Amino acid sequence: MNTSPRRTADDRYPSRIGGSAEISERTAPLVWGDDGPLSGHELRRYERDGFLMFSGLLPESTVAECLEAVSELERGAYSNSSAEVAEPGDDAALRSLFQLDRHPAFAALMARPELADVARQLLGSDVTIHQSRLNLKRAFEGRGFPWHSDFETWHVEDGMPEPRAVSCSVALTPNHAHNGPLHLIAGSHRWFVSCPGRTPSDHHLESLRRQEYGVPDEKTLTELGRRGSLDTFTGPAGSVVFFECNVMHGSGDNISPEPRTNAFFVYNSVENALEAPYGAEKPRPEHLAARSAEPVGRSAGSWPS
Ligand code: 6CS
Ligand code: FE
Repeated sequence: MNTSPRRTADDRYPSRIGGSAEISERTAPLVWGDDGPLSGHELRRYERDGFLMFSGLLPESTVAECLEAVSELERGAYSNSSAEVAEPGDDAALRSLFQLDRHPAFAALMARPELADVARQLLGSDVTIHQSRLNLKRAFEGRGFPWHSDFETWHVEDGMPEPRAVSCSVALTPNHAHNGPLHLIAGSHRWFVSCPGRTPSDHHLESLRRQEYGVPDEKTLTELGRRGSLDTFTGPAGSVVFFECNVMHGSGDNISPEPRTNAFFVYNSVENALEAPYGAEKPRPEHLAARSAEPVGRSAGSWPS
């Protein structure tokens, strides 16, 4: 059964309302705060491109602890089977695993100043974790993600009112050109793309394996590519990309013999609390869209110089 949007008239980001794809100019700020570890130059780059990449930002010891945590989670420690998603067409291959704060190593990682202070600066407020996940992209069998804006899904399905969130992908293995790295369209965060179709019931059961709704058509993507430019996140383990929640991004399959294991955290402003979904009949579960998250604590550490 398809659902109708809750209220199109006062929705600033209508999408999946049964029309065709449409590009509209963003009016919301791109950077919401000023004080923090990022320099003025970095803030201007984030405003221009919608993302910032840092090669080898996190220490090797942190990466090692997190990889150990990945093995523990894969072995079923801290198990939460409803927060695990298999690859399309292969129920036995783990694609994603959500709610990483169930493991202490990841709970500590999300609160590290190298990540959380940047999020607080970009969003101009305290932050909560909207969603956290591992994307495993195993050697040979890891499948890609089609082009999409995360904010489009979080607005339509989770009731996120404004694009005032930042995603952070942490490379736990090297991310190379050949193991299914993240591609981003620089500048695409300046446009909101309204997507065709309507959200089916319980869309997340399908979309996390293979997303079909909330995916722009090729004509729209071609236009965004013309207005901006394509870039790819690569770097050694410990590298980090921060990307604005409305950046158009996607990735290809990993057909290489090397895994691409990334942890992914979404920081949302405490001033952007989730409402009822704008285009789905009921909210998604807590492990996909945290409604009861506490603000991320401030730790004593500092941004590495
Ligand atoms: O559903 C989510 O929250 C995220 N996952 C997918 C596959 N698409 C939208 C968003 O990035
Ligand atoms: Fe995404």
